Amino acid sequence: MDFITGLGIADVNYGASTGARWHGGASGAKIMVNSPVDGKKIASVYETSAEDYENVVAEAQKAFKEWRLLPAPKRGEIIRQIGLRLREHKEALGTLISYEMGKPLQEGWGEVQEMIDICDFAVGQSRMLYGFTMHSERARHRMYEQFHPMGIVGILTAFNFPVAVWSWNAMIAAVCGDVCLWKPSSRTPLSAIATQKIIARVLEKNDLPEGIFSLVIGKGSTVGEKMVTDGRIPIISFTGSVPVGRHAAEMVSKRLGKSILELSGNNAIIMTEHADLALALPAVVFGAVGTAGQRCTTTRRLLVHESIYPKVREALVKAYESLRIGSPLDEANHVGPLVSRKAVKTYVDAIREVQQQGGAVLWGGEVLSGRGYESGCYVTPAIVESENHYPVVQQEIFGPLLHLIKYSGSLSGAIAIQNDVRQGLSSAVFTGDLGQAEEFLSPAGSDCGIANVNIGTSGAEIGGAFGGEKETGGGREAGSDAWKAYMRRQAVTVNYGAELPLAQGIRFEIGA
Ligand code: UN1
Repeated sequence: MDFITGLGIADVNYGASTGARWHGGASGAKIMVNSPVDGKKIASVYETSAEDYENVVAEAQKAFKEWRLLPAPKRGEIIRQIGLRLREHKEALGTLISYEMGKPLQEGWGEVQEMIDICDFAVGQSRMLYGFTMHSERARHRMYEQFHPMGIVGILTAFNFPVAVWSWNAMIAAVCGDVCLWKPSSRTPLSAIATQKIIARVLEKNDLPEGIFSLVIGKGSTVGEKMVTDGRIPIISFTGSVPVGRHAAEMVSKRLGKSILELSGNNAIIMTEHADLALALPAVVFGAVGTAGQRCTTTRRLLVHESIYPKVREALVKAYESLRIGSPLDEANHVGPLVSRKAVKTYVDAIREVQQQGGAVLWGGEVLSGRGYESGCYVTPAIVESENHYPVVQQEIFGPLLHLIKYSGSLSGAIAIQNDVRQGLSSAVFTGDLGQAEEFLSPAGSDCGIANVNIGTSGAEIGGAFGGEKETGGGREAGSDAWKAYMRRQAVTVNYGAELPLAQGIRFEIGA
């Protein structure tokens, strides 16, 4: 396939890189990458060995000494060039993402666009690493704060966004003057290798040292564990499940490092009695079945007011009946495969469990077989009439399982149901009533990091700070002032007078 070789992916690939240089192969251990689209083997990758890891980290430490002294707008210029190269490779890289991970082509290309967008954002940010100035209480003193880079940022990403989430972290961290060490999901290492090759050319062309953007492909239990326990990595950004994220955070905080966590979501859309159905329906369906329900922003619960419930239920089932499920490389299809057979098993188990807990399957929940579905990763998305307290509803099931939940009474009751889960990433309300919209956004409203009115829970733009509360982990990435997490803040006081007054008026005199 042209898009694979065109991106520099070979049959067997090295898994550790500091830029243009690739390491490894000595240990011999390899990760096989099979496509969930057709079940075929795409390529294999050597796992990063302990020795490779040491070499890469040493190189990154060296690079940091240089990179941190390059003026921030000059660092921004490198990111600008990376954005340009990503534009050139958008089609091929988006296709590889789609083939390796299984998301529809439109979404694969969208993911690369998300990287391009964060590059543009980071270029601007490189001239806006602002700190406040303060008026000192002491005469002839000046106070301000400045931000400095911290060192190596370790970025551990998940399979569902094989490259975009890395770029939210890496492009911002890079303009901040940090160097980045990336461990992608071992299910999607090829998209990461392709990306590393695209950016390496930019670094080479600009005569920059190796080690500014590094890659270490390997298992979470080996390479991931090394990173979270490594005192040379002051910041760890982790995207993934709550249990693994909790472990990562514990390891990082044990050594008093900083962590940026983007963990599970259990996102709801509330449709009030004032919802515009024509607006809400496509948002719900895209939110629930987009990326086959494998986004952390996926719509997992739909809370519908009883007055419109029968109508919504009927319209939803009709919409699901029209979904085309099949190869994500065929643009006519809406839903591609789940990432692996293991994911299919989790999905099927969840459907069985929700039925045992009292849920009624309205549509879907089957594993597809036959022509085009040979990989065993294709399922029909499910709509289940559920109640919020069911144990399965309280969990993030990474698949297209939508719980339909009826509520009665006022919006505040629906908000209470929405907030009654341990996760707090994304949320949305559909209403034409201004009072209801504002109530949803008020301090007594949604408790999530993302709160939308008349749009769905997924598909956030990079300009906002992305992340969520409660078990979602509290981290923020991408836009707004998320850059501050990648820098250390320094409060500076300069005395330009001839006296040494003390703050708080304290007198301290020593005999001359
Ligand atoms: C994720 O699933 O980890 O808001 C990220 C969205 C995308 C990013 C999702 N922009 O759905």
